[in-house]
Amino acid sequence: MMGTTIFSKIINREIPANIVYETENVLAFRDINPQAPTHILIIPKIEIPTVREINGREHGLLLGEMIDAANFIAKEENIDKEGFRLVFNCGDNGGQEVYHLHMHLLGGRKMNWPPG
Ligand code: DGP
Repeated sequence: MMGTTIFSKIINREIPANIVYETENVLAFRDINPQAPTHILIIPKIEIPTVREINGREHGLLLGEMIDAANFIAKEENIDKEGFRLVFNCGDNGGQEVYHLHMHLLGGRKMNWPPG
């Protein structure tokens, strides 16, 4: 089904979001519930529910664009030099809440390991 998650509504400008980056294929906006001083979600505009539906042959360029976005935004946010974390949550055990693929960009503080 198309347009099934809140992120589709953000892509279609049906609900507001603090958008920080956009290309033909990728959108990035601030997380509504930030877990770090910088917490941005980087999403593909096409609907892919989880990383389980990703394969390198079909989606390699798109994933590369998402990493490009992360590096660009990290510079803009001035967190590129000190470092940052990129996270894909997948499925129930992964802690995924929104079933539209998204990569979390977290920075501006020291991250803990292992994650909770
Ligand atoms: P995950 O647990 O990996 O599926 O992360 C989903 C994230 O999406 C979570 O950190 C909160 C964020 N989020 C959920 N709904 C909205 C929304 O309507 N707007 C924004 N900006 N973020 C949202």
